[in-house]
Amino acid sequence: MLNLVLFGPPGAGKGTQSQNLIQKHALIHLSTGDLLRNEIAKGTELGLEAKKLMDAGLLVPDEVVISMISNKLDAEKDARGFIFDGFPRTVAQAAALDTLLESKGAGISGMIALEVKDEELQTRLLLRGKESGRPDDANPEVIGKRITEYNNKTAPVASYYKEQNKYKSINGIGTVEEIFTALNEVIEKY
Ligand code: B4P
Repeated sequence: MLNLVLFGPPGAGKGTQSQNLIQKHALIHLSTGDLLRNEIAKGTELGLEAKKLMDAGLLVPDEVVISMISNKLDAEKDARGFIFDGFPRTVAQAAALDTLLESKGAGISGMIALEVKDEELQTRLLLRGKESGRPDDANPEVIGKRITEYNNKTAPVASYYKEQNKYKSINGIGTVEEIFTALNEVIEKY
């Protein structure tokens, strides 16, 4: 199985690149952000709770996202592999993902981080906010909070994979095509 963790701060291009990668490599895309927004759209209790945190730029509790991922892994038993986009976002989520995959006789092939400076992230997300209507992209303060949450809680996840010799980073600034090419150069070595 090819199981990739696509990593990087909010607005780094994870969602954008995942769309291209799933087609080329026939993988299943698991984006916890998309799963949570789906719960919000359906108006479920989970979605209503998650919305308050997401609109404030805060992370949703670990147990909520781990349980969503566990359900999705169970539902896709015949998958060739997965792209984990926006997950794991904490070290606890990374450890839980290893346990879930081990129980299925699988593991993470590698983490690839997209490196983008904070100013570029702000610009991209505010631009998307104008078109998407996503409340967490519309407000510079909320975007700043998301970047702070990333630096405090999510950036340490890179060390978790570095310790397993599974970490690679690439430049996330450039055209979508240039970054896609750089990602595939890493993936070809797995
Ligand atoms: P996500 O949905 O994961 O939001 P994101 O980090 O903003 O998305 P992404 O990084 O994929 O955006 P992309 O670069 O593709 O999470 C939203 C919220 O959900 C979180 O804040 C949190 O509250 C919650 N959540 C999700 N997962 C969680 C978890 N595991 N644990 C706890 N809470 C969780 O796109 C950004 C923009 O950049 C786009 O407009 C795109 O067109 C543009 N772009 C992409 N590539 C570009 C390039 N090369 N050049 C110029 N622009 C580019």
